[in-house]
Amino acid sequence: MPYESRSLNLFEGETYLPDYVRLRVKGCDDAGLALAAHHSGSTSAGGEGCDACVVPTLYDREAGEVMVDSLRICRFIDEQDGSDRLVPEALDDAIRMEIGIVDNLPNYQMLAAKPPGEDRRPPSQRGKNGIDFATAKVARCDKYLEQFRDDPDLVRAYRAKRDKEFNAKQTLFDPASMTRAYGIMEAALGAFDGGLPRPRNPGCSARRRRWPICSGSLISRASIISAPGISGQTAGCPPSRRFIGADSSCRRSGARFSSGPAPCSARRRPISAPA
Ligand SMILES: N[C@@H](CCC(=O)N[C@@H](CS)C(=O)NCC(=O)O)C(=O)O
Repeated sequence: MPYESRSLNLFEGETYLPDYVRLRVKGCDDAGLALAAHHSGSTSAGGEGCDACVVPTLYDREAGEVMVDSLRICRFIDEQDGSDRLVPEALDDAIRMEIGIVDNLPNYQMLAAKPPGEDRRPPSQRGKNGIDFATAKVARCDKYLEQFRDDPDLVRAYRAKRDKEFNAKQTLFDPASMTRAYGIMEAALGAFDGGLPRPRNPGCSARRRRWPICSGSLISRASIISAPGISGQTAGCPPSRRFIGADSSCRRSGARFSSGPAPCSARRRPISAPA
C-alpha cells in the first residue's frame, strides 16, 4: 500500500497547527469520539476521548477519510489489505487484551514528570516536573483560541485540549499521583512476568508461548519511559526488570530478552505500540 509519512515535532507544538487540528477534529467526529477535556494519565482514546492536538493521524486521500488513534489506525490498515495483516485474525483477542494494557499505561506522567523517590532520569530530564510541559500546552491553546476565535471547530478543539492540559497540570504530577502511575506500570510488568493467558497458536513452541505477544511493546516502552522509577526489588529479578535495567543488581540483559522470548511467530510482523 503506497503511503507518505510526515513527522511532527511534539516539542515545537506542530500537532497544534490549525490545518492539522482541523483534520483531527473531523477524524474524532467521524469516529463518534467526544473531545477529551480532562486527563486521567492514560492517553487511550477509547477511555479518555479524542484529542485533536496529538499524533498519530492517518489520512486516506482517496476516500477522504481521517483516522485517529493508533489502535483504530492499525485496524483500518488491516481492513484495507487482508493478505498481510498487522494483527493476525487468530490472535485478535489476545492482542486486543494486551494492547488494552499497553494503551492505558500512564505515559504522560512517566515521560514528563519526576519519578517517586530518587530522580534517576538522564541529566537533561532531571528537575522537570510535568507541570511546565502542561502549562506550555495551555499557553499554546490560549494563543490559538485567540487567533482562531471565529472558527467553531478549532475553538472546540483548542478549548477541550486547554481544559485537558489544565486538568493534567493540577492532578497528574504531584507525588501521590506519580506513585499511583508507577504502580500501574509495575502492575503491567507484573502481569507480563506472571504470564498473561496464552494465545492458542499451534505453530509456537511451548517456550515461545511463554511470552505475551505485545510484551515487546510493553517492555520497550517501560525501558524508555519508566526505567528510572521502576523498582528492581521484586523477588528473583523477573525478566521485565532485568530487561529494563531497573536496578543495578538486576542488570540490563537485552541479549537474554531477545534470544529466549521471541514473539509467538517470527513470520509475523510485530504490532506497533499505541501512542
Ligand atoms: N492513543 C492516542 C494517544 C495520542 C497521544 O497522546 N499522543 C501524544 C504522543 S504519545 C502526543 O501527540 N502528544 C502531544 C501533546 O499532547 O501536545 C492516539 O493514538 O490518538
